[in-house]
Amino acid sequence: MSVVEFGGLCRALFRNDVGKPYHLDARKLAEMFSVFDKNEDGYLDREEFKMCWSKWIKTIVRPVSAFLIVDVQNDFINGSLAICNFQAQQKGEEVVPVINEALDTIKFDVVVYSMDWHPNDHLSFVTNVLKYPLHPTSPVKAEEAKTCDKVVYDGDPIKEQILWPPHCIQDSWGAELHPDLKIVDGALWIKKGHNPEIDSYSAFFDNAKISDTGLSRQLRQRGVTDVFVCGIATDVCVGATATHALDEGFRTILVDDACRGVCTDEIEKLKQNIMKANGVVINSTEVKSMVQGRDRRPELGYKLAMRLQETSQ
Ligand code: VGL
Ligand code: ZN
Repeated sequence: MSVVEFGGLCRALFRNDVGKPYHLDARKLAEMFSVFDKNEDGYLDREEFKMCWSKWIKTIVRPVSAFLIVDVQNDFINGSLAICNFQAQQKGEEVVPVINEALDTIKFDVVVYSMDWHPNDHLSFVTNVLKYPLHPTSPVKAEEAKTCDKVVYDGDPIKEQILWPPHCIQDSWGAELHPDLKIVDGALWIKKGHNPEIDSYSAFFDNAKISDTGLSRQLRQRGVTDVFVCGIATDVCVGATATHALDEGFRTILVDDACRGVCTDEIEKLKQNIMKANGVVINSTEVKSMVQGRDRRPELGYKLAMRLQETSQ
């Protein structure tokens, strides 16, 4: 198969649910071709095409999907860290019907619920700032620190930390999932933020990327290729989870209308960063056809090709 034929294949592959081809960037096409053209002879021979088929085309047409529902917990909706009281003034409860509708109508291969799950003495709580030593570079001193301030805790490594009201305390009402959120059988559950001395926004790793929740391994064991992320808060835990999903090599999709966040500018930055890393930001109405492999995005094809490049070296 020549570069030109590969281009034709990509035009057939990357189409939306009504068969309309997506625009393909010529430079990215050439880059993807070179991932499969191992011997660089400008042609995909039998072996090279076999690998292109099994590692790339198959995933594009038959993705294995996980739906990650991040921290849809009472405290973030109408409890101590209710996001409606923060700058963006978004209503956390609005994610619930959108997520429930997706769970009711779309057959995800894997569903994951994550929960923020803190001990009483967690260092992210503004009430605990005097309990842990700050590093001299901390922009705010312990005595004057208030909610939403950023401090730097001492330690190895030193840790930047935004201070929050106490929230999602283990086994409290605030840590429970919203009572109307649909719970499906066979889901995976990730609790994070147990360690009092480090925060864990992401469902994959803590904020210093030292401890691993095992989510990546569990998704890989199930053959997951595509991760759809939603929940609360867009610019905090949802964003950190989506960012780590991309780092881990998953094709990553943010379901925008199934997320609510804290700060308008940060929400916008997060979406830009996801797109820069070859993730996509979509609406919940677009999820089903992507899960079914009828809407096939070039960004995700490119992301997978780049991942194959990294892992084959
Ligand atoms: C979160 C602030 C503090 C979140 C967790 O789930 O987005 N935000 N802890
Ligand atoms: Zn937290």
